[in-house]
Amino acid sequence: EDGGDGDFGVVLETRPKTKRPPLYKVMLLNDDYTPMEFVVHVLERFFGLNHAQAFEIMLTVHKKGLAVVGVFSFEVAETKVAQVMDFARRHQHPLQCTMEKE
Ligand code: NFA
Repeated sequence: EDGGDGDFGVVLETRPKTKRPPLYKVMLLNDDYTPMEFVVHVLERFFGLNHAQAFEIMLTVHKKGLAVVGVFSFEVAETKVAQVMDFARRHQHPLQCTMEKE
């Protein structure tokens, strides 16, 4: 306020801000060399899927070329991608894992 008659006050809030942080899809990509059992193991180990869910998603990646394996905050998604990429590299498999803003 300026103390005069006109209202010069800055509007600090209109409605309550409820903006949620963005979410990121983590995806696995198909390739011709990574063994199916290795992909199933990755899905169980890093994404907490049971064997049936892991097998189903592995088959989707194999048939469609890629699949979303989970949706996470930026930090969690980044960690999952790094863990999968490192695990695949250590086992000398070309499996690729990427993330994309939802
Ligand atoms: N296409 C791979 C194979 O036939 C299996 C695979 C599935 C690889 C999902 C990567 C991701 N051995």
